[in-house]
Amino acid sequence: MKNKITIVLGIILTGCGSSQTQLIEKPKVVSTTVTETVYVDKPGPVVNNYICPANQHVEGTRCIDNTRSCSPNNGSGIQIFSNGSFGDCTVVECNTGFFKQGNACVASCTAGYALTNTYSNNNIIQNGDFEDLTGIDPALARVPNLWGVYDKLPGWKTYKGAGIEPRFYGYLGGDNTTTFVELDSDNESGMQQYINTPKKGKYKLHVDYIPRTNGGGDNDIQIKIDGINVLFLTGYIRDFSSWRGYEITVELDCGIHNLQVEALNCPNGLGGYVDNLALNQQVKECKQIVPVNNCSTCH
Ligand SMILES: [Ca+2]
Ligand SMILES: [Ca+2]
Ligand SMILES: [Ca+2]
Repeated sequence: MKNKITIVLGIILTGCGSSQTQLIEKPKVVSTTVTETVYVDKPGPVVNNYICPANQHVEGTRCIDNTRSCSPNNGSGIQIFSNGSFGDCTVVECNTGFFKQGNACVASCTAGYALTNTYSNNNIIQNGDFEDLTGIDPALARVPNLWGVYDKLPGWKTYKGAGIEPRFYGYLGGDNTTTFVELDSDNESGMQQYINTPKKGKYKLHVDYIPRTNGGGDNDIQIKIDGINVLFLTGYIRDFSSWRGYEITVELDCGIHNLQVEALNCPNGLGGYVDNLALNQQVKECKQIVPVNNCSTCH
């Protein structure tokens, strides 16, 4: 085990020279005795040696989502599990012709409120947090220090390289969930998803990113929409305690778009980690008008 860790560090320190052909993750699945340093942050509840992500809770011996959908008037919403039960229905999105105001969908803003630009809470990207591991062997899913490389995950398909590598570690990603992905899996890989934008307009693209190694250029990630580079992520300081979120605004036509995320520049089995990909539409919402001080209360 020590030898393995030594090799890992050797590759990191020598960057992307000739040693890069020594892929250190050749085994798709390794025993739990082969470890890398585990950075435990806030582990979720443990069920039969599985660690539920923090966005799930234990019911019996299963991990159950802490959120579920509900149907407020003229919109859609979610309920969140807390203190043993699901809470009230919170509005996420309003139907066409209605606007969110507080926790309701209204046809027009009431007195004291005005239509204001904001971003919908509805993430157009499916499984952008990689917590849906349907299709992955339960013996591997969310078990720290085990990993596999997959052609597809729910919402995602590989379009170049060996595949998508979900990672767990029992360590929480930027959004306090347990799963994130590496795209320098066994080599530099790319995953893609076709997303459907409901309207032409502005969208906020978000991603959490962390470099895995100390090698310059070793952790690069490129995000593309319809083949156009929209966000490049790079870093070379291995620090699992400092996930960073990145956001850009993109303007998209209504309809189907190809979202691609890929590793590049240094194929050695170690690369940047990504989590929490989200694309949220700019929408109008009824926001409370901040009263202008007319000095009626000035002294
Ligand atoms: Ca996640
Ligand atoms: Ca890898
Ligand atoms: Ca790399």
